[in-house]
Amino acid sequence: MKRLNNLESYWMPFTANRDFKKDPRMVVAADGMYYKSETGQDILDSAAGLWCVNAGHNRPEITSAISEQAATLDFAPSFQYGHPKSFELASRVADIFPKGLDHVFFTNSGSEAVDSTLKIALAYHRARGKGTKTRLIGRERGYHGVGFGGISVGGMPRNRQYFGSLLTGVDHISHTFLPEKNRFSKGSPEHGDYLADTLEDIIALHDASNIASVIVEPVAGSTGVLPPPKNYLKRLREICDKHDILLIFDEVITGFGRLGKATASEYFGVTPDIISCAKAITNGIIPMGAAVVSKEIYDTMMDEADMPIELFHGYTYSGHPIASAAGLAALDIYRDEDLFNKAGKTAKYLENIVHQLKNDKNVIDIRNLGLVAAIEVAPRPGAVGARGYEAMKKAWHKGLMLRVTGDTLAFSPPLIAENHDIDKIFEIVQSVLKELD
Ligand code: PXG
Repeated sequence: MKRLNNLESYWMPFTANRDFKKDPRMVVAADGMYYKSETGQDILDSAAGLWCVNAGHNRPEITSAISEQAATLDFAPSFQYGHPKSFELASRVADIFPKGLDHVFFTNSGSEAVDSTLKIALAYHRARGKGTKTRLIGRERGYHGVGFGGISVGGMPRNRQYFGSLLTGVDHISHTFLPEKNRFSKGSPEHGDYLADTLEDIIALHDASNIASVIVEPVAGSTGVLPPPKNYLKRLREICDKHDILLIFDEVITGFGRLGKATASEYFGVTPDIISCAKAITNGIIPMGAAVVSKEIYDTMMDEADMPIELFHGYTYSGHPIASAAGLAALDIYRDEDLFNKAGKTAKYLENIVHQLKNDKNVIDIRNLGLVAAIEVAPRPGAVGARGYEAMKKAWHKGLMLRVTGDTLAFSPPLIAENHDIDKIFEIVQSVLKELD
């Protein structure tokens, strides 16, 4: 007979399975800023889980909302039936999202939210009689989840190279990573707004009459934390307006306070036509995502659709009652504790502390914006990513949960982080850097 729980059966996502199973990093509990490991060690969470636990772990307001909801209405069919909490959550999200983005389509993840935005963009143009507008544009180094839509518009080579021909009719504008010019920038870098014009090149090639939408992360996260160059997003918005192309911001990591505002759109003063979000919408406690669309898109779909069901798209668990209850409780906490503003203040402290590591061993760049920061270490010759991976493992043994992408160490602590938590994160990081050869 097989041993139960021999770690073999579970195929872990985006994980070096064989290496993990030799020396597992297993967490068994969490509270506030900390996880507890299987061996009883406190592990400081510098990543809000995976960029989602913005109000910190184990919030009783959310756990009790979930258990009450589960005991009252466990599930409601999402097609052709409704329950009040998903409507209430949609209104609450619309209320804090930018003016004009006021209709919410629920999904269960960021990947589904992204794919929903792309499908809505296509359906919208078709509904308004512009059915030739079908090409989808993403950006190099973009991450938009792992659905076929998301990896097609995404620009991370490894997420694409194993998976066939992907969607057709997709192009990519240039990424905005200019290390030679922008190294050690604080906040948005000075150089690179002109890279928005690479969109004009694609439009010249295909003609705007064939292009549906452009999707970008306002701050690229998974690709190593790339804040947008100053004025870049405004330029993208202007080009999209000029050519009747929808602009989609993927705010799966920036939504719900990460930059000190409810959305990155608000932070940058640039309003897209659609926002995808997920993660912190429920504080990460239950999977949920959303595509939040403009009134113009929603009204067009309602007015022009020639079918009773205006959009043939949806998920069994769209607006799940328990996720909706968790979302409402999470939004209450964000509001009552003024967490977005708190994050904005802590962001300044974080900026100051993280840039103090500038001269540490192997550090070749530091970037930050809002409550997000990254330290890039030089790749070891012939072994790109090895130093980053080792940093993650060493940090764990020193009591720190650290996210790495390649050789970039990324920081996105819960918004409840106090200055002393930030100090502790970077004390540990500094000691890890010292040990990295
Ligand atoms: N869009 C963006 C911008 C994301 O960052 C997704 C979509 C996909 O969301 P789901 O819920 O389907 O995973 C993401 C996810 C990291 C990291 O550390 C980032 C994500 C996921 C896991 C790790 O960079 N982002």
